[in-house]
Amino acid sequence: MLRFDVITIFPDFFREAFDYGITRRALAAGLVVTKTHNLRHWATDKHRSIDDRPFGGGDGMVLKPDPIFTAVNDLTGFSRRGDYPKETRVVLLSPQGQVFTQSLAADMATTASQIVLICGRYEGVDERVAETLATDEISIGDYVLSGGEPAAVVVADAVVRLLPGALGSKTSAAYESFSNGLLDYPQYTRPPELEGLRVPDVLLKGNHAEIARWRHEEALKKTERNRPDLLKDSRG
Ligand code: 9WO
Repeated sequence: MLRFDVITIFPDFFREAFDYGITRRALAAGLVVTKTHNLRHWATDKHRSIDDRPFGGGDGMVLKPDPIFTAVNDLTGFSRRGDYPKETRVVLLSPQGQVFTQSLAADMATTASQIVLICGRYEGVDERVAETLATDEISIGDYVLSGGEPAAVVVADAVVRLLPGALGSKTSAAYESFSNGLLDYPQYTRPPELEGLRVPDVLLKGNHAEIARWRHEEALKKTERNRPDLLKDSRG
């Protein structure tokens, strides 16, 4: 059983996201539980503030570290990255993180029993969270969002579908994008002709060896066109 604890100032953002699709089925199957927590619950001053002005000056506000440290301590029992049991991950979602990959998702799905997802907001998060509290600082890609929440949904979805017993885990390893270093081959279904657009003949003929060769070639072409970086990576 994997437990996700999400720390956010917008808990409502997650209600529907976790109530659909794979996370709903995994919840029903008892593979996962997701709990969202309002960061403001751990604010201590009389205004329940969770942000403050940056030391050194600059525009905007920064999320204060103390409510986040207290939240993680309440949820895990610890507040130093060296102290958690190895099955606990504390993840800060931020544009400054390591890029999230399928292999990181697979590592989390096979080793974690608790994943705390910390969603930043405003112009940043006090660096002591990334430095000392979090086990991982993760970016889902090279773009800036208005907060970590959409990225937390992405990470949870990618991990949950790999849990043994979740739909998706059966078809995973050998067949999907990225596990062989290539994008998926093109797929077609009926009708065989649509407004003059025909399904490739090789797929209609049913020669399985030819189909396998065609799919591999098409996967290579598509990867060359859309993601040449993946081919460079696999050549080292
Ligand atoms: C906003 C901003 C505005 C003016 C000047 C500097 C600024 N920096 C930021 C900023 O980085 N805000 C972040 C918003 C603070 C941390 C949470 N936020 C966030 C997470 N945006 N994008 C992500 C994210 C997370 C994971 N993967 C990709 C993006």
